Amino acid sequence: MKHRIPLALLLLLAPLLVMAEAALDIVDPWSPEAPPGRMMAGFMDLHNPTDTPIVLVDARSPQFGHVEIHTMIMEDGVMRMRRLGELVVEPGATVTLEPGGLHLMFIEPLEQFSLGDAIAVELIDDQGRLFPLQAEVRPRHRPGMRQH
Ligand SMILES: [Cu+2]
Repeated sequence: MKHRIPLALLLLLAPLLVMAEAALDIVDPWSPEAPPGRMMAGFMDLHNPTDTPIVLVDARSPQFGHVEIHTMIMEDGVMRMRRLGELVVEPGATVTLEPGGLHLMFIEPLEQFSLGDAIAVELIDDQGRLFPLQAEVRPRHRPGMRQH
């Protein structure tokens, strides 16, 4: 006897399968507090649990004029920020955005932020998929962490 899956059930399951495919684990997103009106940075771990690369090409937040993906490079002995056109998270890999390295750059704040506030961000990949996150505003220098 052949098993048949009712069409209605397939239609129900299809959107769930697409969502599972699009999964990107975003771990502990946060942003160091900054004086009002200044750019802010976003840090987090990005883990790709799927078996295909996730290529992030953009990001946005309703609380900022625009958001860019930045990296730090050494140039003439000085660390400088550079905008990345794409950030690839390979299958099974974790990419860490952290002070001194990769980060999100929140540019042109449209409001003021206090400690504990959340910055709403959507990461956007090359297929137009959206990965929402909330970055918590935390003290710039956290107790027990080395200060640079
Ligand atoms: Cu930057």
